[in-house]
Amino acid sequence: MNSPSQTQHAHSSPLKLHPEVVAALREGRPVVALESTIITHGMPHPENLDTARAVEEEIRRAGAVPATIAVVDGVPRVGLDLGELALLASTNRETVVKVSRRDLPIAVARGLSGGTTVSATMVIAAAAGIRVFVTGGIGGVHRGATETFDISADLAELGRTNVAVICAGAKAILDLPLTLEYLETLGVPVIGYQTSEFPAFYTRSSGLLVDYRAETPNEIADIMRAKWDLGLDGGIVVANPVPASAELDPKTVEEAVQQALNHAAVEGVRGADLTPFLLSRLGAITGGASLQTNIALVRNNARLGAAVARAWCAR
Ligand code: PSU
Ligand code: MN
Repeated sequence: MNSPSQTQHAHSSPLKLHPEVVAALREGRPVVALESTIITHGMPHPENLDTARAVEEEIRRAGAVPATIAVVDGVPRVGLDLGELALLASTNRETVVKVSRRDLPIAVARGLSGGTTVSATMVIAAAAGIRVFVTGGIGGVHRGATETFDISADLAELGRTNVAVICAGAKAILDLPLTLEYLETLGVPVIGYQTSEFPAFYTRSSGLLVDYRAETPNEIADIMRAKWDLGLDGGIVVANPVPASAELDPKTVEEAVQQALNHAAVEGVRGADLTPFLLSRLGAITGGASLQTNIALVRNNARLGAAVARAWCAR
């Protein structure tokens, strides 16, 4: 590990933490990490910015400090000012890249700006000492993955990085049964929050059972403590169903997903572009309904994330 070439370039952490986040972590106050691909690639402007701000506000109101994570001009950042958030949300998509674990070193080396996915956000959150992270829905095994091998880097990250991820399940564009199988293989506990079913992002139910169910944020914090005390590295998925008032009709979702997948096949969209393409097509096909549901579920996850972060800090 200590070869000369490595020690020669040893330097302090390349992360830049917002002073508010530094203070909260130092004083043992609750902090919630937020991803930014949802801002740069997951939602259209201006809903992306409005949502990013609303989510931060939800977390503050629930007694925690929000830390939106992104790469800005090659620097992995933990906690952004409103102006920086606005810049990420509005900048031309060609110059703001989607950053997963794979892309992180290139974005840093080349001074790029980008929205971090669940995988890259977990890496940065863990390095900063943040253990609770809120997103909309995790990536997973794509439909047709037996041919394409398209499995989100989010899953591998969950297998190795110690962060609890609060989400509304995995996105409905995915193969949910295979996603759960893969998480089991990687040893990632999937905890249903006040539900026995794995939620399907736009809908509360998928017909698939979760491994375990928790009724309170305290129970979730207990599981986090036990897992990491045992030296069992890796994440925990906390699956929090979308509020019933914002849920879409399952049949509408499935038809829209089929249409969007057909469009993707016709246009030859694959790889990292696929998820943003499908989300945007779903928005168009549902006349904006999928976007409204996405916004509602992220805000709902933010409220739970803040509660889990508070329970975690009280340990
Ligand atoms: N949740 C949302 N919208 C999103 C995402 C999550 O409500 O856009 C993003 C996350 O950043 C997640 C990514 O990591 O989609 C998955 O991309 P892929 O399938 O290429 O791994
Ligand atoms: Mn992929």
